[in-house]
Amino acid sequence: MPNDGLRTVAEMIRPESRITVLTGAGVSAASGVPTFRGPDGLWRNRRPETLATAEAFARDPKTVWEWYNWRRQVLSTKQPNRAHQVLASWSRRFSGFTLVTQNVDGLHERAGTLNLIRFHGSIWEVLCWNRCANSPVRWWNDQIPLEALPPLCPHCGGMLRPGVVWFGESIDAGVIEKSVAALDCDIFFTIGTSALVYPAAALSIEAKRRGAYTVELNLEATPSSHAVDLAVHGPAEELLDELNALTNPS
Ligand code: BJW
Ligand code: ZN
Repeated sequence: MPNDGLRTVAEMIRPESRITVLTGAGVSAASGVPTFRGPDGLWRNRRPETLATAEAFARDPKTVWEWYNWRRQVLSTKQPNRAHQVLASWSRRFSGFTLVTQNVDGLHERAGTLNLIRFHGSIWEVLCWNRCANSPVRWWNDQIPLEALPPLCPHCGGMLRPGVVWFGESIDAGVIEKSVAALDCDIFFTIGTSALVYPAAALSIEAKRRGAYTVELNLEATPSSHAVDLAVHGPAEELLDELNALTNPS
């Protein structure tokens, strides 16, 4: 028996609908990727500030890189799940579709998602810590394991850093611009995020202010649940599969 909330959303979706989706770590949970703040989260027993800040990196780059190197190894063994696949198919099906992901894991890319915005960067990119004049702003590096920790910049011999956004760092201006443009949509989905980290958590509020119907899909209630038009609780990979089937009646 389909969920009533999902049926309501399915009835709103039209081929010409402008759909924007914000995803978080919960979307990758079914792939076996640990979330950040859950009971088995990556940061269990650690304070995020001890690893995901520029200050932590400046103090102890080796330890921070060991964590990222380990996560890259874990991720290389994982595959996109049904949630990634449904969203990738929507990116081809709806011309007005944008996916903004907070995830740095690369699984939306591997599922073939079009029109993807990486709000917090990518664990598969690196940049020069010194931002030396000869190096590109950022570049791809999927070497596993990295041969040196910290890895070194081929241009200046200094340290590289992961291409992710740490606490206290600004989101790339171009990324903000594209994300804000995507808030002018008909339906805004927030999927698998604890909605604790800003400014990502504010996107849904702004989309609603601009007239979007806002939907949250999450295993459990979040601080955003009361602010959205519809909150549906359950695993994203199952809810998206069900919603996709409801919008594709056979
Ligand atoms: C399932 C599921 C299943 C499980 N199906 N669901 C306003 C107010 C307060 C603070 C601030 C503010 N504005 C800025 C701040 C500071 C800070 C912040 O937000 N702090 C809060 C924590 C209080 N923000 C920043 O610093 C940001 N920068 C910024 O604002 O710049 C301006 C500035 C400049 C200078 C000084 C100050 C400000 C940058 C934030 C960068 C966040 N980076 C990280 C690390 C990325 C690199 C890495 O991976 O190592 O991004 S933190 C981490 O959290 C990561 C994630 O993308 C992000 C969000 O986590 P997410 O995805 O929501 O995961 P979880 O684990 O929290 O939740 C998982 C959810 O899934 C749960 O709800 C489960 O129920 C659910 N789930 N299985 C569906 N199967
Ligand atoms: Zn350099």
